[in-house]
Amino acid sequence: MKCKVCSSEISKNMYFCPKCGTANFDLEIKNTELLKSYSEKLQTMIKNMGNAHCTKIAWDLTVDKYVDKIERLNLILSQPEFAKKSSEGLINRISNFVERCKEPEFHIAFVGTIKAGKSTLINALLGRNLASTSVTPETAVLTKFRHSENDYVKVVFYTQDEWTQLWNTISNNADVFKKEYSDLKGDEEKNKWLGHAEIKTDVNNENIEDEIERWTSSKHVEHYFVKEVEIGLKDFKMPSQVVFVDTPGLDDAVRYRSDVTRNYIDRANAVFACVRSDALTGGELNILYRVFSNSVDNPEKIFIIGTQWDSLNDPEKDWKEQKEEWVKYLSTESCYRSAETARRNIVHVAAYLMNLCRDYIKLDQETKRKILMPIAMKFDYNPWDNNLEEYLETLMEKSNVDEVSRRITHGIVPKYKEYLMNDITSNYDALSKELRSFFEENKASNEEVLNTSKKSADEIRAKYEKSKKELDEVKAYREQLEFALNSVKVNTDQRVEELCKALENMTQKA
Ligand SMILES: Nc1nc2c(ncn2[C@@H]2O[C@H](COP(=O)(O)OP(=O)(O)OP(=O)(O)O)[C@@H](O)[C@H]2O)c(=O)[nH]1
Ligand SMILES: [Mg+2]
Repeated sequence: MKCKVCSSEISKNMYFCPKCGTANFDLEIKNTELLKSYSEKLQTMIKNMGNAHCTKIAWDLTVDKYVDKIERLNLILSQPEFAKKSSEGLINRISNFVERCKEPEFHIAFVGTIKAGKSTLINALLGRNLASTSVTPETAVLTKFRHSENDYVKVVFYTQDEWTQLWNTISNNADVFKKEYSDLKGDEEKNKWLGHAEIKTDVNNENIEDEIERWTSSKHVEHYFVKEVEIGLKDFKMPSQVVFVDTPGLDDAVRYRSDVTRNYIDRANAVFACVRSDALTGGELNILYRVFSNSVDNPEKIFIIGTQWDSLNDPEKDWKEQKEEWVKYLSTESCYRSAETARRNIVHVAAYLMNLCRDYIKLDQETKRKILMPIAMKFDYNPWDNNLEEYLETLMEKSNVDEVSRRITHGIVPKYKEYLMNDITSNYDALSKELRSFFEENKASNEEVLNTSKKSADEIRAKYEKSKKELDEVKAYREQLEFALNSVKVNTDQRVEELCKALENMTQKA
């Protein structure tokens, strides 16, 4: 049959025309008022949806369609009927999805436990020490590196609300955190930075390191209040959409900060999971399993980096054994699915060694002698036969940083657009599924209301009278039962009294 207003094809048992929202009065619905009011709401909603401003995605037509659909559904979700029932999580996921589609960035995340060597590896890949590193917990915020025409540092601060949440998740044994916070007089600076507008500073080669350190290093009080830092670099030799992200350790003393990383893993498009090459602990395995569970479609985008390779006693020999052990755990169906892929994607690295060699001219004699030389000797350097300076090239090669870099430039970058598209599609599918089941649930409860209104007022009244009669009958039956029970009780009490008296008489006679 056809809708009487817009002539669209509708099926006989539809309450409303899905195109224009007109009510189908041919249905046996007696409560026409209810049907009318639903129809009016639907018509306004359809009109609003038609006029709604939708985000235009210029870079891809398919993604544009995805966003258009999701934004329209979001509009329905914001109607008073649904707003109360829809969860905050779903609304957040929708807005995150739209944001991701607007600015299609491919994020390569460096994650792992604290002090795994994430920042040191990023510095080796960047070719200069920009990410702050330290022997104590250092990276406290997501730090993004990306290509830009001019060098800049952009800082985003926590809101008061976020700070309260963060403060409440400081673990009981975070003594170092608390002491440093109080030594740096955090409380005195707090109000200056919380809720502060984003700061973007243009930098040059001379001041870039200081500017980054000011906002990210644990030596500076400001870093406590920073939520995110983005660093734009002329020299970052990656396509403009590819972003490297340094993250706080997954076992940070402030749970809020490690949660940022944990949630961030779900957003990352490729992950470099850093694990010290001498140890793969249960905790680290759990982290890795989580990383894999978010990339079920394509474990090829996950690399396990055995960091601080030079710390092993005999790096070449010990790593062979370690790696085979890791392959055993990581070739399962839920991870790499084959020993071959696991072997290919587990890569060792000695990033600190690379950075020392790169900055050799700037090193003092003590660092050269006490730090660099002992490491070099693990890699066949003989101080009596070779000159350390001449051996630097060999050491840099052995550090394996070039291999990690090659995995990015040859393994990921050529396919990043395809990967990005796949990620957006699977995100869209998951979101659509969630929205569909949300609306199905709502449809069921609304249908119940409409089904009731199919019956005439007389029918409903008759049903009510019948139920009332039944209830009265039950009440009367209950009264009868109570009366019977009471008389049984009175009779029994009387009988017991008589028996007691008889017994008393008998004992007196005896
Ligand atoms: N010998 C050696 N030391 C390393 C290597 N990589 C990192 N380190 C040292 O390990 C410590 C921690 O390194 P970071 O790069 O700060 O580690 P991180 O994972 O970024 O640490 P957080 O940001 O605090 O989670 C520093 O003292 C580094 O010098 C390496 O390849 N070899
Ligand atoms: Mg770090």
